Amino acid sequence: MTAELNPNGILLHRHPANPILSGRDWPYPINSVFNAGATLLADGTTLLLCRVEDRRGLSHLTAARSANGVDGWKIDPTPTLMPDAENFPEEIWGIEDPRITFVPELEQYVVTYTSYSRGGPGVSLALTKDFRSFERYGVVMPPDDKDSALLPRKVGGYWALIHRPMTPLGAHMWISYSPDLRHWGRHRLILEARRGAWWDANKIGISPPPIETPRGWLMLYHGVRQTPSGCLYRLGLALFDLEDPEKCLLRGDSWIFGPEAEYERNGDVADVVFPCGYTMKPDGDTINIYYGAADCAIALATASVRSLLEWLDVNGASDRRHRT
Ligand code: BMA
Repeated sequence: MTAELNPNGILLHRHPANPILSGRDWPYPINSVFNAGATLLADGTTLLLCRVEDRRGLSHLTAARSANGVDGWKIDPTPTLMPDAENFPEEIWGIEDPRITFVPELEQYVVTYTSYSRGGPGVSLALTKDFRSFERYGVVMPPDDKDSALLPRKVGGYWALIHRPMTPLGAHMWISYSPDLRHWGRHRLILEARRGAWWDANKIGISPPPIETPRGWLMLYHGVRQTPSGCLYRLGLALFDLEDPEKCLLRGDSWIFGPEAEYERNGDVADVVFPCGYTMKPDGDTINIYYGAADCAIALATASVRSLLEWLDVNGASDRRHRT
């Protein structure tokens, strides 16, 4: 480990203003706000597409914009994207956990989100240019599936979506391909939850969309540990080949970020850190990671992509799927 870059082994640095957004900031009555997708707009504004849970328990998405990504948030006065159960019955129990990918080829943002249907959570997809009007493509992965993010460009001629179907053998990360963002196939398992006592045993899922680096797609993923007092959500790191994102180059054994602060440990769901978005700073290395804290607030941590990769070089090994 490079001591000067990473003296305490801390990779993600909590912002002193945390939590940066909570239900108290909302312009209309809600229960809570958490798990926000994030992107930079063309003028440099940070846009968060926040999961807002209303007082029925159902979620919708509302945009918040800020010039510096930390404060001065301008929150849409009414919900930005409401579930539309009449036309999209899979949204009957709400829409949750958006991930945003700007796709240069389409000159649009692609939002993938969880649609909570009577049959369980599925993955839905919508396109937008401005986060004011959206074109819904409906369900792209049927239940039970969630934790999805699109890669920003085609790989081998196809769009590629990371997602997390539930299978009898566990909740692992998969990739699927599409020629048109509507029809999906060639489903492949890319990263397995470990088993037994591991921090990422049984259930993992992508957190923010993959971060493109010259060395590969850097993926922050969450692992869920079941404990007698509930689930414990933490984050780990893995790196995948740029041209073959099914190939895991490195995976860390240890988690790198977990619930510690009061607002992460206490809330509607205790001990949850759950990022759904990041933005890149002008230096091309520092990222702002926006994460839901205890299903009650949105918090911010910064990290250096270079340090994350260096950590993986020291602490990661090639795919350990078959060794745990
Ligand atoms: C996961 C997701 C997240 C949530 C987390 C903790 O399964 O549904 O939206 O933050 O559980 O409750």
